[in-house]
Amino acid sequence: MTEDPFAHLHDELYADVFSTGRVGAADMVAMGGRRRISLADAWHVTPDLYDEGLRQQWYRLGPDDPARWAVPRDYDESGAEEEIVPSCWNMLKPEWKYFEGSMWYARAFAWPQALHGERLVLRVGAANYEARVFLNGCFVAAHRGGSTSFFADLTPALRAGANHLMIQVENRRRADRVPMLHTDWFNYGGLYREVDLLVLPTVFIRGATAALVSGGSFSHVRFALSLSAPVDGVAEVEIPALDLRHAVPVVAGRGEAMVEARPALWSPAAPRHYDIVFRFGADHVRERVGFREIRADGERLLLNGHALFLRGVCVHEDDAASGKCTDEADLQRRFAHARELGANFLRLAHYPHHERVAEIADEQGVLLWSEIPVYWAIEFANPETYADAENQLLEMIARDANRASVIAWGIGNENADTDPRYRFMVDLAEAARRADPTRLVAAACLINREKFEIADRLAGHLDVIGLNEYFGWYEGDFAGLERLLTNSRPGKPVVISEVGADALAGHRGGVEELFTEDCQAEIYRRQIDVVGRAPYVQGFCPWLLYDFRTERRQTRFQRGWNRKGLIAEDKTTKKLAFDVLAGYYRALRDREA
Ligand code: GCB
Repeated sequence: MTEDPFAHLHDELYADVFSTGRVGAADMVAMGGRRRISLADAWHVTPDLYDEGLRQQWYRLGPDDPARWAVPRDYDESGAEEEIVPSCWNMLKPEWKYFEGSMWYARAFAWPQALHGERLVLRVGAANYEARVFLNGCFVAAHRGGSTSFFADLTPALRAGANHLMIQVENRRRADRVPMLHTDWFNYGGLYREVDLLVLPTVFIRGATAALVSGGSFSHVRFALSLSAPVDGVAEVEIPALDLRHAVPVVAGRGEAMVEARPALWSPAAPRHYDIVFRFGADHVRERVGFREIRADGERLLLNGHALFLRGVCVHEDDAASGKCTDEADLQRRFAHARELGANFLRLAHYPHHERVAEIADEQGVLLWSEIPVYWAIEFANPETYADAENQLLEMIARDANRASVIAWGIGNENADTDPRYRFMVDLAEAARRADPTRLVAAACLINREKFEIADRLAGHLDVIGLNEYFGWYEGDFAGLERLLTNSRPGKPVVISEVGADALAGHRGGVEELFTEDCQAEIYRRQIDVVGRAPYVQGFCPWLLYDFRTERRQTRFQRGWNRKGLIAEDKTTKKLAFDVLAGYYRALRDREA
């Protein structure tokens, strides 16, 4: 720090020194069965609208008592608010509700034992949007992306004894981010998922996956491992229930093996799992994996070789009381509501949700579409924006690669079909396929209003075309839906990835009266009637399960909420359309049986 106490007043390049040290998908750590030391408790939090923390280097200041200060300060850690992590700061104090800027999180932790070659790694479940980690006054790592987990190696800055950890989390909306300035959801800020410490051996397992080899024979499993260092050796994989034990040669930190095995297949009707252990040197990882094959065949979707119709519903990660911060009870309620609807599929909009979602879906046999927030008009021509989006995609894939429930990676939502967007999305689709050839690549596309057909150029690069159509609501003329579906020859499976209407719970009236439950229910009835007739439509996934917070919506019916939920924001009060959809899904199941 310069000796001039006023230098920060005149320096607008203060953030440049933190542009290095960014962690991403390549720094991830396989988490299956690892012991976590939880940091989910009280942290000191300080809001910082003007980025004084970076300008004045607050991270160099400890929590000393003001009585000991030799010079005045603008940061007073021991006098700061204490709040529980994980949480969204917007939900903690009324005056923080709309705060968009930086929040400093600080806490001490003791690390009595000396490390002998092991690493101490911090795992942050999610921090919206940019995070910078400091340990004992040193800058350790930075991360971009508001909904993916990241890992920062604390070892070089660690001290035996007391340690001082600070994380700056910044949620400013910006044009070059993913998502950008304009979204239809609330911009929560904070360390809103779990924060843990991990002790890892010198060489540890970064990635460990097991998946059924596609091709319809269901007779081979592919195992893949990646390590933290480019070493050679032999790893071992074991599936006790199959009596399978196999040595996997590792060269330069990577190993792969194709092994003959005939596991019982995972499906929504029979969500069967196997415990797998991956071992290398001093490290091991445990995973519970379901084996299944998902593929597109012409206009059909096949799960384990059988035709599949997705009875879905979209869902945001949002809660009236806790924002984007979720817990087990909230997630279990979500799955209970999906079961009550008769759904076998959830679209997790519009960013990766908490990792428990895919674990629960694996256990309960629910199929998932998980996506990154390449939403509306992001800066498609900006290479940095692309790098951010691709990193979020790879982080999402790496985290949930072993979850059988995840059948599709969504790479975007409603992006206008321009040339820069086309190139951007084709690159993303290829990146998704390279990283994970065992799943479908999908995107939610816009309808083409001039041609009245599914004409997005990206469709040629997708395995499943998502179609967001709001006939009956934004598109007043319902006849357009039939025209659109008859005009289109997609040659691939199409999932109606959004459809719906706003209704304020309890507001009743005629079926033509906007914002009534009756109007919403009628739009569902008419949609169901038309959509089911298109032979290539292989899924119906309305928008959405619960009302959610969004500042864009300010009519008397909305007042800061998107009211397209089948259930109100209390997550209890069902609207009429809930039963309409449940009835449709019941009829579909009866037909399948
Ligand atoms: C959409 C968007 C979704 C919005 C929804 C709406 O097409 O994909 O994020 O919330 O419409 O309610 O308008």
